[in-house]
Amino acid sequence: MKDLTPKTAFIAIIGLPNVGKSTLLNHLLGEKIAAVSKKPQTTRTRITGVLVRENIQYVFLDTPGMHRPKTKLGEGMVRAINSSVGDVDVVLFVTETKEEITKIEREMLDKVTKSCPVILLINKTDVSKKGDVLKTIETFTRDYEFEAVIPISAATGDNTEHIFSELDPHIPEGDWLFPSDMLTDQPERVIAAEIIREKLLRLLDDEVPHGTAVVIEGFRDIRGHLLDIRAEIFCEKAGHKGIIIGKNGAMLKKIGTYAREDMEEFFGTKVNLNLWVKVKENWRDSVASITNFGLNFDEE
Ligand SMILES: Nc1nc2c(ncn2[C@@H]2O[C@H](COP(=O)(O)OP(=O)(O)OP(=O)(O)O)[C@@H](O)[C@H]2O)c(=O)[nH]1
Ligand SMILES: [Mg+2]
Repeated sequence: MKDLTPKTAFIAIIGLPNVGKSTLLNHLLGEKIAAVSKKPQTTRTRITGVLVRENIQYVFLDTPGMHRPKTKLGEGMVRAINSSVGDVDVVLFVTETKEEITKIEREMLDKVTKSCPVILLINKTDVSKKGDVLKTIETFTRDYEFEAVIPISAATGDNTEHIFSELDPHIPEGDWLFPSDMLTDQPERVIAAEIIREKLLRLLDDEVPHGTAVVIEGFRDIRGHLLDIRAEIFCEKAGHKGIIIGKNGAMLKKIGTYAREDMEEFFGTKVNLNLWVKVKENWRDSVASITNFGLNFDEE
């Protein structure tokens, strides 16, 4: 007989930058809510993704990649990771094939393996050798105990169904905390801003997009037929502004077109997108700017 008792759990997805945490979240939800790029530190805040399967409501927390912070923004990102793992039922620890566990991974594993069940996910198996995956499993399980170790590909979805069979025994009974059709607690404006930031990360060279923040200044729903969105892209240097705008505005146009396409798909309506570029020097080290940009995750 089917189990009808409502169950729910908070599940943190943690790991080094770029290992595929957000790709995994999007894949598990079947919807793209988190920005993904090949540059590390794409995710800046905790992103909640809610999924219902039969009697279980899974609340996944995607987190920024673990790193040693160099700016106030980085410090906030690390706090967002720590506050996410503080009170969850299960941790999904994501890594890639590798020969050694890094120091930062060890620090996190020392902590989380003591506080809750941890499932190790070895991601990107579509591009790694089987022997290397096995060696990675050996390396991790030599020093730590996991509830399960699952090699997966978040990109192709290979073996990801297995995550649920390992998760489910750890999900406690409890009333669902969110409406059954809720996908995320991210407001629409935040999703719109993240879509734009993802395009900046994908289209521009390293130094420029890491110093950008996107603020949605206007978000108007016109009779359910059109979303009129006005966004400001802040960058750290006048030179960066030029790069973002590009020759004759070509780069900004490209960013706008790609972002609009994604927004139309996500919101299911036509979108009119206006982008403006502004300079705000060293904002990543200014608490006031970080707060203004909606990146204030200070939970202490
Ligand atoms: N080949 C392959 N690439 C993957 C897989 N999962 C993620 N990627 C790629 O890895 C890069 C990083 O993915 P993200 O999901 O942004 O990684 P993340 O861990 O969220 O990164 P941060 O937010 O920076 O911590 C992107 O280019 C993804 O397309 C996978 O299973 N296979
Ligand atoms: Mg991410």
